[in-house]
Amino acid sequence: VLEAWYMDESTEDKRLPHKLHPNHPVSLQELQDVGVWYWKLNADIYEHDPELQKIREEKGYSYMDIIDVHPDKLPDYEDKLKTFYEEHLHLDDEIRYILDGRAYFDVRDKNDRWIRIAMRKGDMITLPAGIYHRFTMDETNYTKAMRLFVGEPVWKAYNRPADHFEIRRKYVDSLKCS
Ligand code: KMT
Ligand code: NI
Repeated sequence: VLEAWYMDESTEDKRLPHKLHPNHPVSLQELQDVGVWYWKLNADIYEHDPELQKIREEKGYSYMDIIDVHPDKLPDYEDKLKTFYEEHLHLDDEIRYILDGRAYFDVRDKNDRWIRIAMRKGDMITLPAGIYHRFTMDETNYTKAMRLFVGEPVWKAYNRPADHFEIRRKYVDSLKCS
């Protein structure tokens, strides 16, 4: 299954795991508590995967594209990676399915601590609208990801602080009842 953990405070290379010593793992349940959902799929058959189709239909993920995060394949690679690692939120859910390689998604927990989610081939997650998060490559420096979206995609990111948005308030409220 998916591996996730609380991060240390070190400002060293963001591509390193940044685990605490001893490690403080984060369970799928704890991820669900902050609104993060996870599926494990067979990425070898993503082009004709009935399981993926089912999720897309049920969730209304009508849009999809594939992004190759690699210096030779992604225009403005360095700039993009810098923006991805700025703490931000979106007004819509961020849905990512790792088709190859690896990457880290970091999300804030209820107490504003960073949780690092190690994504590998076959891992699919949704980050809820309004959650503060960021993205980085790991030491392997390669990932290929499917981006899904409900309707016409809006990739606009709002860097923290972005607490005035209605969706942010709704998200923060949703944490109180769980
Ligand atoms: C985001 O908004 O954080 C991203 O799109 C991350 C990169 S997706 C491979
Ligand atoms: Ni994002």
